[in-house]
Amino acid sequence: MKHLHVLALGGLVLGGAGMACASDLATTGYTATLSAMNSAVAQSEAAGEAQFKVDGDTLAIDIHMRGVPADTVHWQHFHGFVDGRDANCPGAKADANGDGVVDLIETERSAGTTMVPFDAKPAGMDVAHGDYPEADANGEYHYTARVSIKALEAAFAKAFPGQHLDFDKRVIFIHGVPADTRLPDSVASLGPIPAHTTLPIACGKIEGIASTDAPT
Ligand SMILES: [Cu+2]
Repeated sequence: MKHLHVLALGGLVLGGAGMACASDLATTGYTATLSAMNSAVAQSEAAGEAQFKVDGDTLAIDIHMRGVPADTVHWQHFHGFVDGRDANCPGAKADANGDGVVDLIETERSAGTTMVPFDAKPAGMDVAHGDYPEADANGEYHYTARVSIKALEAAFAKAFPGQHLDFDKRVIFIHGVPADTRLPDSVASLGPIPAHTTLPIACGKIEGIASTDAPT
């Protein structure tokens, strides 16, 4: 029940300042530490951090990745469940067909479905046509975006009726290996999207941070 813990802590801190607030935004943001997935087939040891800072109606998103496949576009999203369940990063056991790769479809059991894209326009919620970041020649990129929380919530509720953003129930995935990467034929993807585009290469669980822990 991490959610309750974070809310309690946020309420306590803000309460001390005479600003008790029972909403989700009692926290000042969220963070995730990303670890590599499928590093053998991706030939990369991806690692990074994501920060989501809440300031009024503005959500400032900051994702910094290192060790990812170089000169490659990396799709990135938060994934989660539409039934209130907590999403978790899949372990090696998620490789249901035993082909040595945890593909996008095999992540669904522990992490749910693709939800919000971290592209040029997150509130556009256009997962398949987004403008996603590209790693430099050293396998590094730094993505930042500022989004209206109201606009993002509205777009999210339209795509997932009755659901809220609920950041602390989500995980972030980074996807993508070069188009010439040799993948087993059994590696599945979403519809017509090539498997090299959706192959997960890193995952991190999003967690709330209380105001006293917020980076400045
Ligand atoms: Cu994704």
